[in-house]
Amino acid sequence: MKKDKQIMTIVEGQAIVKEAQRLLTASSRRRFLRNGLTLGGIAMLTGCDLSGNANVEQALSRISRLNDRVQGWLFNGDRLAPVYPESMITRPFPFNAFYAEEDAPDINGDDYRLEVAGLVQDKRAWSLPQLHRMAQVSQVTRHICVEGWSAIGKWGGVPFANFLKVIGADLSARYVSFKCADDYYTSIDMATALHPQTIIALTYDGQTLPRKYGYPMKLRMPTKLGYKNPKHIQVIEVTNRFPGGYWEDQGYNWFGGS
Ligand SMILES: Nc1nc2c(c(=O)[nH]1)N[C@H]1C(S)=C(S)[C@@H](COP(=O)(O)O)O[C@H]1N2
Ligand SMILES: [Mo]
Repeated sequence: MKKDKQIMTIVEGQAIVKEAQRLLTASSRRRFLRNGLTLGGIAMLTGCDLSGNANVEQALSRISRLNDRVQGWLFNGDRLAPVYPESMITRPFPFNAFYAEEDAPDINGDDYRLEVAGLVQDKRAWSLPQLHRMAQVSQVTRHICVEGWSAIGKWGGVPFANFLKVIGADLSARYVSFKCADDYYTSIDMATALHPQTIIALTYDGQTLPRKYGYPMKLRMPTKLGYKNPKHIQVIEVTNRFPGGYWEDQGYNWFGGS
């Protein structure tokens, strides 16, 4: 190998390791992986030859899927995310979506039906009053967005595990996927779906969930990063087929734990 080529490879290599480390920074539980990373290690882990951009992307995407599996193993279904006093609620709570606030979907709650699909016994759609008649809980938790902000908010609604049991979902299925009114979509692992702090949120700060925060309902999970918390949900599907997600399909880590 010529000297120039060697230097370039080293520089590219450092960039690859940096990129891989960036992908792995979301959780301190992954520190052991992050700190131990070398170029050779990445090549070995992924079986990818790291010459050329396509291969780098393939290697990183394999690392991201490996990272999903590690996060899945490490996830403890009983460990609760921190909760905060109401005095610590961030006001105003930030809005975020892949579009501006005024473009948030405007949904008529009277006509709204939540569709249920896939590996469930009862596929009847749900109206909002039906969801409100189930036992309600509330939480004051921190929402962390990968775009560089976090905020504490209060959400109320139905524990998702109760909902899944009521519809006769196959709780041994791998994924639950969400389709939203604004073309957003995402999906989660079953362990997180059943976590006690995962709720179908119908209220924000004691009021009906405002349009910008996901009316008529969103899934709230303090154990997952912001982009995993779908707003304006229209369809919930229980499935064993990997469903991906809007940002996940563009390279965000799928497990997305926080
Ligand atoms: N339907 C839908 N859900 C979504 C998004 C979106 O664009 N559309 N953005 C996600 C991201 S990246 C974040 S940080 C949170 C923001 O939620 P908030 O507006 O309640 O703060 O919503 C998540 N869920
Ligand atoms: Mo986000």
